[in-house]
Amino acid sequence: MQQKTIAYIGLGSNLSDPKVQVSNAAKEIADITNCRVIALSSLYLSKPMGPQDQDDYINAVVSLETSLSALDLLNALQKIENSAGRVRKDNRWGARILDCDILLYGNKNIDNERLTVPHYGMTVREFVLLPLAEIAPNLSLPDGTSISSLASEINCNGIVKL
Ligand code: A4P
Ligand code: MG
Repeated sequence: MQQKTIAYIGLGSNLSDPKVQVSNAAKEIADITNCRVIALSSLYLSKPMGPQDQDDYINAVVSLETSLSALDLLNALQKIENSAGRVRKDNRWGARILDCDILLYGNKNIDNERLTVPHYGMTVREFVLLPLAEIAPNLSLPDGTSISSLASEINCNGIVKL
């Protein structure tokens, strides 16, 4: 059995009752085999990054302890996205029912066809950094950069903690 790892998952939704989508996703993550949820951040209301002709997003971050590999965790998260009715379109950064991104998986750097960890956008997204710093104020990236210092320096872009 694989060693236990702490992972951080970014949740986002701007379709079909986003607060319910994000809250349900957190519950479903708690039900993944070999995962134990440690903390769920507050919900945050954020302006859309990317095309502006879409609704504001609800974002949150979940921390968990898991013995799953990073790829098995991704598979489980994609099942949750699909069961929420996620339809993958090729409009980059477009509206979505549910997005579950692996932000961090322990202290690992992962770069393969299916997975890039740390998540490529996490250091420049207020809707990731603020909820992440809320639940893990002492966390650092694998390269040692402090999440709280990134969060304190980012342009908050009108984000509201609900
Ligand atoms: N993939 C690679 N690395 C990862 C990772 N760390 N976590 C691969 C999860 N998946 C990862 O993902 C496409 C592929 O990325 C997956 O098959 C997986 O193998 P996807 O979820 O189908 O596509 P996506 O999420 O639409 O792609 P993209 O470009 O990563 O979207 P983003 O960057 O997540 O942006 N505005 C606000 N305010 N809040 C938001 O949450 N989200 C987006 C989506 C746009 N604007 C937003 C928000
Ligand atoms: Mg995604």
